[in-house]
Amino acid sequence: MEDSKSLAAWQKSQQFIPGGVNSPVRNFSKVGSHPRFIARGAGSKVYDIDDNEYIDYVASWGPLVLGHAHPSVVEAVSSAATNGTSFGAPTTLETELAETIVNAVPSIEQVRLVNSGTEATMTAIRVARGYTGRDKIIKIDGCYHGHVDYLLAKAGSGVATFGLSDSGGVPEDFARNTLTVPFNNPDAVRETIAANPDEIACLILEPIMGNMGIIPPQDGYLEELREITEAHGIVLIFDEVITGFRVAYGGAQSYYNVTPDMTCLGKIIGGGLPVGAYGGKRDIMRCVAPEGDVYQAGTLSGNPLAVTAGITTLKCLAEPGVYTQLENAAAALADGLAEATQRHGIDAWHSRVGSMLMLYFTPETVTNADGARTADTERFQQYFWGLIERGIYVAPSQFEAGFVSLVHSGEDINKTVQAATQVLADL
Ligand code: KE4
Repeated sequence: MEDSKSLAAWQKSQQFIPGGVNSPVRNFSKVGSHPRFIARGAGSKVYDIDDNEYIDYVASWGPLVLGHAHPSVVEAVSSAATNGTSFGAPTTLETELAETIVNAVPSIEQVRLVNSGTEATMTAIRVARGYTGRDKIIKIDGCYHGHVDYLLAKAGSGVATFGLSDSGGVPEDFARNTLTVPFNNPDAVRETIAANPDEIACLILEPIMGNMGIIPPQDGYLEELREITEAHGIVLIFDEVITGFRVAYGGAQSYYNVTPDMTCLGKIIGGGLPVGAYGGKRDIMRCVAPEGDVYQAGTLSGNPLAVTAGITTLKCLAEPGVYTQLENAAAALADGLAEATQRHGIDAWHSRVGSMLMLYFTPETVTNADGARTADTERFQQYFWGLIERGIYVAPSQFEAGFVSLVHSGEDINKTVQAATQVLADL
C-alpha cells in the first residue's frame, strides 16, 4: 500500500511535535509503524494523503456517530462561522445545547459546557470534593478519564497501550488520594470505603469500559455501586464521554436504568468539534462558581461553532429509529467477526454494547482490565495491519474501542467482515 506521503509527513511532524502527533494514541508505534495522515473524511470513509481509502471505525475516537462531513453539520457550522467564531459572552446556542442535554440525560438537572472530556472529569471531581468536603476518590482500574494528574493511575487508553503504569510528572502526593479498584467487583468498593470511612468524595467510572477495549458492567454491578455510594454519601460520577448519546440517547445510565449523581460528557455532544460537559443534580451543581465556590472557567467554553455542531448532531440522534439502525449495523459486524474467528479457530473474546465493539485475542473471558491485559497484542498488531492493507481502519490498539456510525452501509459491513476473515485466516 502506498504510504510514502504519510511517512514523509510523519518525519516532518516529529521535528515540531512530540512523537509527531498531538495525542499519543494516534501514534502507530505500538503497532510497529508510522501513522496515516488523513486528508479528508466523507461518510463512513477516511482518505489518507496517499489517497488510500479506508472504512473508518475509529470515528475520531467516538464523536462521529453521524459519519464524516455530515451535510447538516457542515452546513450548520459553516453558517455559524459567518456570524463570528467566539465572543466570550453567553449565546442562546449554549442554552439550547444545555437544555437538550438536560432533557436527554436522566441525572443532569444543570450542566456546564467545557472544551474536552478531560476538563469535564477533572471538574466533576473538583465539584464532588467541594460538595462533600472530602478529598479521596475511587477510580476503576483500566478506566480512562482524560489526562488529569490524579486520574492517570492505572488508566486505560494510551496509558495502557504504551504500558505506562501511570504517568511521569505526577507527584506522588497528587495520586495519594486516588484509590483504585477492579471493575465488576462491588466488594472491592465496599472494602475500600470501609478502609477510608467518611473520606471518599466520589467514585468515578465509565459505566461501560471503553478504554480497555469494550467491557460491559455485569448484571447488577451498576445498581450495587449506586446503593453503596448512596449509603455513604459518596458522589457517583458516570464518565459518559464515550457512552453518552452513543449506546442510547440518554447514555449508559438510561440503557441500564441507573442514575448517577453526576455525569461527564464529550465527543458526540460536540459533533467532532471540541465540547465536553459535566452536570448533575442541582444541589451539587450549585457549588460551581459563580453561584458556589468551586471554580471552573474556559475562554472557549460553549464556543458557538462547537456548540452548533453538537446541537445539530443531537438533533439527528433524536430521530426515531436511530439507535435501532446503529444496533443492527454493529450486530451484523460483530456476528461476522465472531463467525470468522470461530471458523479459523482463533481464540478470541468478542465484546459489544450497541455500536461500540472490540475483538480481544485471548481465550479468557474479559470482565475487567486484568482480563483485557491477557490479550495477545502481537496478534492484534498483525490483525490491525491486515485490515489497514485491505482498506479497513480500526484503532491501533487492543485497548481502545471500535465504533459503527449511522452511515456504515451493509456493503461497508460486508467488506469489513470479508477483509477480517481473510486476515484471521492468515493469523
Ligand atoms: P478528551 O480530553 O480526550 O476529550 O476526553 C478524555 C476522556 C474522558 N473520558 C473517557 C471515557 C474517554 O474515553 C476520554 C478520551 N478517550 C480517548 C480514547 N479512548 C481519546 C483519544 C485520545 O486520547 O486521543
